[in-house]
Amino acid sequence: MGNLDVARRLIDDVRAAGAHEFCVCAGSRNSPLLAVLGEQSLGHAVTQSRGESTTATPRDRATEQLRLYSFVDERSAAFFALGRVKLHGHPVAVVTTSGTAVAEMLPAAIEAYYSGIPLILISADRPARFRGTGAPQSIEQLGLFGVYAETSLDAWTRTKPLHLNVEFDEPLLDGPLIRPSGTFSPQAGRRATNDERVELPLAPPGGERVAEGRVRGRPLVIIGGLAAKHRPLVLERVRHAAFYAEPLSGLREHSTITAGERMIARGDFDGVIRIGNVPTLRYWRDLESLDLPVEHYSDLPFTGLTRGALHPIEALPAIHSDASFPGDAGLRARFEQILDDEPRSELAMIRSLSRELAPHTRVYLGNSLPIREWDLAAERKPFEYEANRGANGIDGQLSTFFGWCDPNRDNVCVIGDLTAIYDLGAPWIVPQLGHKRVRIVVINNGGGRIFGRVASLQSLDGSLRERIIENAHDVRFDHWAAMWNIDVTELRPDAGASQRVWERYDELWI
Ligand SMILES: Cc1ncc(C[n+]2csc(CCOP(=O)(O)OP(=O)(O)O)c2C)c(N)n1
Repeated sequence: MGNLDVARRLIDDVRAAGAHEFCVCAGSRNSPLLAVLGEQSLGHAVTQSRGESTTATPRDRATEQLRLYSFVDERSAAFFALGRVKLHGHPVAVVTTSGTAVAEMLPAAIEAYYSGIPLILISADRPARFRGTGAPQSIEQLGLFGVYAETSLDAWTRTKPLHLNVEFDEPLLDGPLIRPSGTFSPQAGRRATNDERVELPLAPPGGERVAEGRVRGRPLVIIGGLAAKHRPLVLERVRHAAFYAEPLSGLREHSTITAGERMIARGDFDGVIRIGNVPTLRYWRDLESLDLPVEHYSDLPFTGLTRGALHPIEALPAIHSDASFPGDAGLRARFEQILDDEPRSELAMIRSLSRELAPHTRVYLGNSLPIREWDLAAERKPFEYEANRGANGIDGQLSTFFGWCDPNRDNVCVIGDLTAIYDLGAPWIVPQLGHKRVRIVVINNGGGRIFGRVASLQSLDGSLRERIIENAHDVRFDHWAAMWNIDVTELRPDAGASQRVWERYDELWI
């Protein structure tokens, strides 16, 4: 079988598995795949083979149009693909050439793994005889993703990424295939219907749950990221309990605890029930060392803590709890007053932004201060939220956001300055989105100011911390916005005002 035949079989099988979008990253080794994707997107053969002239060969793929996005940077492509899956739920494929290009997909694969997202990573490889020789652009691609990706299309669970590595020998566009594949079997592709839709988050594989007793008494309920389909059920089951609903739960405006996560430590409760994905709250990390029983209801197979029984969300019972959080409303009012007094502070600027945005705006929250500060300060409106909280990286945030943008809605990305700097090439894809309902808000506080809030780093010399941990800088984003012709708002909070707000906020809890 020639390279192009193998490429056709692979692409057909991947499309049959429900992927209709391919993020392609150019190279010569993957040119058979790119040529096939090109011909399928145009509906006819684009290569001349064995002296024949090019003939139109329309394909019967009426149910779903093939969509190609083309990228320069594979890391960005993979995060964009992740964002696309978050948008529509279908698997999305990324296609790379051989060498370090493959490794660029690892961060997104890790994020997808911890978020239960069906990313398909297709890498072209040189034939197996080059392995271990150090020949140009030959690296050890098989198994590169380790535990973070499955490697058989036939047995793919769709609860984590899939890596397909396919070898192509020279001549790339019409030669015979020396060795069909390391991990892809052209004969045995799984055939799914074209309109098979994957609901997120995906059910974890069986056997990973722990059956233990239930938390009883006066539990606090913390609600992390939730799929939209679970929200009505969860809201109904927590009606008689005090609960902290994070933005990604989609239930934040119903939260009964409103004064911020510091309120939790003030509360009277004797256990914790966590619903949804692993929470963002700092308190969640503290909980590790607290002597409290914990129980989890999540469709992802992670406890996010070293203890506690894990149950599916459908098993969530109605929770009756008289846990109490005295003084919450009064403390919230005092906090709002502090923000009123300091409109140039970071938290007040975030609150203003949330006031300015229309209800139901899609808001992507960057790690790590933006997502926390938004939770603390933003108005409680029904926004639609997204974030990468699988592995909490600051990488690929803009790319994920662009993938997640809905052409029919307003989409806003709120990120820190270093997070933006990490993904400066991401707007490459914007002209291919076909819409401009994309706005980026960079909270430019001149470095990684989250580290100024980390207690363990307070003992470091201040200027040393600024230089090597916070990476303090004077970078502005106007030329970057002009370079890509994108809508960027740069918020530049006053450092003194922000500091005063934090001091007064801290005093609320003394
Ligand atoms: C890929 C990756 N590298 C490093 C980190 C550690 N980290 C967490 S927050 C942060 C700084 C973020 O700075 P910025 O984007 O400016 O946001 P802010 O200071 O407002 O939190 C870093 C380096 C990470 N989470 N992910």
